[in-house]
Amino acid sequence: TKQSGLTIWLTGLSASGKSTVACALEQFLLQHGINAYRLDGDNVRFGLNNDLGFSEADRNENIRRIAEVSKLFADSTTIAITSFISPYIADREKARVLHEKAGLPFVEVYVDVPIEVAEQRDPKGLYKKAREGIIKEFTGISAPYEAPKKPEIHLKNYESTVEESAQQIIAYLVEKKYI
Ligand code: GGZ
Repeated sequence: TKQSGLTIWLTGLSASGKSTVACALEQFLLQHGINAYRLDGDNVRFGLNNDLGFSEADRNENIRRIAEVSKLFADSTTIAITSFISPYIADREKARVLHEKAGLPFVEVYVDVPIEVAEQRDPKGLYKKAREGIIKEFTGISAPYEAPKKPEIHLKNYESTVEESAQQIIAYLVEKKYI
């Protein structure tokens, strides 16, 4: 059967593990001959969105553009996997509506870790800088994170391994017959 596209939208705090889960998921799909493409800060914020910072308005625009791009990938029958904090419910809802209007599935995945765990991990030292006021408007410290109320998938990413989290998403895709 012909592959049809969709978007898997990961949302969660910095250091929640979004990118790691996205990578594992992408690898699994590619190894099974399913087209997948990952959108993340490294290939979007440094290119298409290099004019945007972290104010509320810039994050709104960041997410709006990413939603449009992921929709195009999904429309091309690829599985788009986005990993951005995307802290605002309203922005994620707009992304969902954009997909659903185009008849493309939108799978919201909440990569949940308590802020204490994310801050403890602090792989890039950003939480420390946020606490010191060196980085302003840092999500979870000095800017909001609005957790999803009814995500398709809720990953408790502080008690699961990367592989378990990726498998949880894959099981959902199989159950829905998306793959
Ligand atoms: C949050 C910030 C900030 C501020 C820089 N707030 O852990 P990281 O480094 O690699 O991921 C974070 C990334 C967040 O970019 P997004 O495009 O995902 O954000 S949003 O969806 O809210 O638009 C972090 C780094 O950028 N970073 N400053 N102030 N994260």
